[in-house]
Amino acid sequence: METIILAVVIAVVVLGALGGLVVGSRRRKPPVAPPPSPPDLTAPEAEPHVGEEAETPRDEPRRTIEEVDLPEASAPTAVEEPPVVEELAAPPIEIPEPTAGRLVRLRARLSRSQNALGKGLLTLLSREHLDEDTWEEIEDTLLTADVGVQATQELVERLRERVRVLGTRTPEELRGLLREELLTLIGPDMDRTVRTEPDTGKPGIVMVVGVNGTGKTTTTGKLARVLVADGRSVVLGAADTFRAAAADQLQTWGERVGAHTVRGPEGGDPASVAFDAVKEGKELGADVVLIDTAGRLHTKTGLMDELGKVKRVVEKHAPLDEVLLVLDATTGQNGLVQARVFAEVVDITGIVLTKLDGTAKGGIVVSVQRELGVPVKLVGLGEGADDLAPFEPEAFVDALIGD
Ligand SMILES: Nc1nc2c(ncn2[C@@H]2O[C@H](COP(=O)(O)OP(=O)(O)OP(=O)(O)O)[C@@H](O)[C@H]2O)c(=O)[nH]1
Ligand SMILES: [Mg+2]
Repeated sequence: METIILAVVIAVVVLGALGGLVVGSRRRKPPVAPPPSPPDLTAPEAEPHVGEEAETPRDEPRRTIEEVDLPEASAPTAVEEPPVVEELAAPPIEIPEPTAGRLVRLRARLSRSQNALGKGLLTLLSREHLDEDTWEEIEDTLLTADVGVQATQELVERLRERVRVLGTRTPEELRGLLREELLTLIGPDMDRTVRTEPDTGKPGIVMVVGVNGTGKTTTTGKLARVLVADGRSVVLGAADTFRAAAADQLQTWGERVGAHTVRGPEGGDPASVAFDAVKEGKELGADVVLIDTAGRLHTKTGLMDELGKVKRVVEKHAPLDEVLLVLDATTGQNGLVQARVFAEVVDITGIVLTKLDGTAKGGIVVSVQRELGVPVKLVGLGEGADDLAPFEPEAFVDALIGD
């Protein structure tokens, strides 16, 4: 009997000591202490403590974890927690800014990078004598800005003729002439609306294509925001199945504005993801389905064939309303070669010129339109969520030469 009592006493002492050790070790090793879910659950209860700790600037993050951990030991009831976790996890839906006048708002960025072209031309034109050398310099300036040989020659010829007819010229007149000629080159009358409303039924189907890293996913995300801002409901199709990260990237864009993302297994068939996205879009009654595709080099025939298949499979639902080719403005003339090949495989209906904020080669607008006979519809002017603007020729030219 005595031994039993002794054993019990020893047990109690040992347990007590162990308990102290456990708490002690928890305190000493905060990274181990918070098991994945409990901290979230107990966080609200611990808020006063966390707040107190937080008042001393964030120099002791470990302590904060410790504080969160302590209540958990005494209150491991997991029942109340799911709603709390959901609340914490639900990202707030953003309201994107309206699209009207975006190019004007982003103009500073455009003119900063394009100055070389517009200002250079104006300086040259305002020379006392417009001799052969000056006209040649004007040509060079246009060529450097990627306007393209043929378009450059046309512009210079017309300008020369008009300057000759004009006789005397003021800087204002010259600016006016240059503005008109640049506008003619860009094509002020092309229809640049992004088609998202099919003639019959819903949803509108838009596919985004291009070589690697041009800004397809970013553009798809930005475009979703534009549409949502205009009151349309959007479903995103993550048909870039090469990397799971690509679908995550798109989904993150979607979550920010409340657009549902359809995705498939990594390495899965992009055509079937695209097909399913449109199917879900139909079922959900969405207004627009935006399909993001994997970047692919135009020289890889296998991948280009795959892109053709994605398009054909989607078309089992309905014709595509828009196939947007995303071109990186900084790649210059190589962009034209890409454009040609993509246009052969999937009928391109519009061009998105990205990264115009980082290059003085805005002349690519002219050459790519000529190359494909397809208008530039959108321009990317930064990495920010709302840095995508409808392409407006007049605002673009004004940004080039100032007004
Ligand atoms: N400065 C600037 N950066 C941009 C613009 N558009 C996209 N980017 C950046 O370009 C990088 C690539 O963008 P993504 O959208 O991932 O390109 P992607 O074409 O989807 O790439 P892949 O799927 O790998 O082919 C990112 O860092 C973007 O933030 C733009 O208009 N201006
Ligand atoms: Mg991408």
